[in-house]
Amino acid sequence: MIIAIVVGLIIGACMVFFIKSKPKDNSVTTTDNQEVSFLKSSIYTLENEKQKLLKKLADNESLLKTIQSSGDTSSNSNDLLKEINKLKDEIEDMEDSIDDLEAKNKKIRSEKNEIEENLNNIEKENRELLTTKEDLSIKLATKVREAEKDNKSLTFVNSILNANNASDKDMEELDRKTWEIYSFISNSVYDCLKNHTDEAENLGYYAWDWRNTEKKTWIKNKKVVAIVGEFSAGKTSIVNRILSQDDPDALLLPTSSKETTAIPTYISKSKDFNCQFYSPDGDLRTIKKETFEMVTKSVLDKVNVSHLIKYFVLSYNNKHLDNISILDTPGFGSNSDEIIKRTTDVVKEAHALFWVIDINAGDLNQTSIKVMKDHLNGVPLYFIINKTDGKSPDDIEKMKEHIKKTAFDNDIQFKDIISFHKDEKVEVLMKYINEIQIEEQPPLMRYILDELNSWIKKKEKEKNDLRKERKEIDDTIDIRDDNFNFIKNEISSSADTIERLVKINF
Ligand SMILES: Nc1nc2c(ncn2[C@@H]2O[C@H](COP(=O)(O)OP(=O)(O)OP(=O)(O)O)[C@@H](O)[C@H]2O)c(=O)[nH]1
Ligand SMILES: [Mg+2]
Repeated sequence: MIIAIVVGLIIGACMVFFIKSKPKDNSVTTTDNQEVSFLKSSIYTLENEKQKLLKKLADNESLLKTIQSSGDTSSNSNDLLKEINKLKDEIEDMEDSIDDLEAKNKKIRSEKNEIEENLNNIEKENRELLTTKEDLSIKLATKVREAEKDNKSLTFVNSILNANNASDKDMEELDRKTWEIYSFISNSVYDCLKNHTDEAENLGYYAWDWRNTEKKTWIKNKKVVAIVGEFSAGKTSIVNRILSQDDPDALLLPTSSKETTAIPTYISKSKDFNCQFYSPDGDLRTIKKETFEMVTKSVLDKVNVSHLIKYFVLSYNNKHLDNISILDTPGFGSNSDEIIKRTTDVVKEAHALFWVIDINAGDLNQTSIKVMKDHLNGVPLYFIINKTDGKSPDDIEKMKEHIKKTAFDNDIQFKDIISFHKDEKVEVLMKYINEIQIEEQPPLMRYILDELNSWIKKKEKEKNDLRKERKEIDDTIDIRDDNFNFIKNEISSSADTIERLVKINF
């Protein structure tokens, strides 16, 4: 009876367990394992119970045999027989239960295998989906970056197109006066000279150039120093060093380890900070500093702004910029032809060039050498060996020797080689800049007047030559007149003589 209760409890518990523990999520395998081990332990318990019953049965059967062999036919042996039959029934029931549980176990194991297989498939799909998701995320991030870049490019171009003319009272006055002089030269002076000299045609162009130069206050009467070189050599960082050493709040120019500076940028002195750009048409326009900060080569790689901007002009109240204008330029890198043109066009206005070389780059490359020879010949040249932080004096000396040799081999004249790095005092560099002597170029207006004077002198000389020639001709005519009169007199006296002789003889 007790055994029947035990079996009943086990089977009941199994059923409750199966119902309650049906898998709901992906903890399927864990649940199945629990089920299987629960079933196993139930089967084990039943087997134990069955062994106990079998033992009891064997004991009862042997007792029955003993009773029967003693000839005892009392009710004891009948009771024992009943007990034995009951035990047999219980054992049979238990075996059925064990068979049931084993069948269930088998079924669960096969279900478990099936579920595990499904799980593996799902995990595989999951992994594939994750890879696809990662790919998509990378593509999306690239697209977002591109869209941001496009957005920046458009915002930048929009700000440039809407920039206002940079004019204060002094600028307006300068503009008006230079316009009056230009108009006078290209109309009145031209009208006077047009029938006398071919040069008259060019006067208007000269006057226009003169006007533009007078209006470029950032370079007029200043020593212009251009910083040039390959990309990422540290050119802009040098300019930033000059701007920030004494003014930590100064607006710095963008720098990075990628190609950065896209448009030549002048920095010069003024009372207040100004951010402007100079257009190819000769207009100076003001922009916000945020617009300037936005511009790097990567932002401008899809839009060509060279027809809108020739260069930027930033003005700072910085003592290092007294009488000096510094030109930061795009480095020569991937899109060299365009950059070389944009840079060398502007660099021609410089009084000296500082060619920056990253000490880690090893040497000047062929593009640099070609640019120096083809475009910048004649402008005083200094080399800056940059990024020397962490380098030994020996390394720096070796690099200097290397550059000297390359310059000599390529017939490149240079003034000096300076070593520098981002934490160096700017005075190291300013010493060289301050020593640069600039030949005072005759102002363009003086050039025009000189042209006119030389034309007047030429014409006076021509007039004098003509006068001299006329005098020589007059003298010749006089001599010829004299000769002619002499001959005429001779002829007439000869004719008289002949006439007289004829009369006498006939
Ligand atoms: N170690 C070291 N790194 C420097 C130094 N100067 C600049 N750099 C780093 O070099 C990288 C390029 O600097 P930039 O100033 O942008 O170089 P750039 O010549 O103006 O480059 P482009 O505008 O692309 O032509 C940046 O990551 C700077 O931080 C220096 O003296 N030492
Ligand atoms: Mg730069």
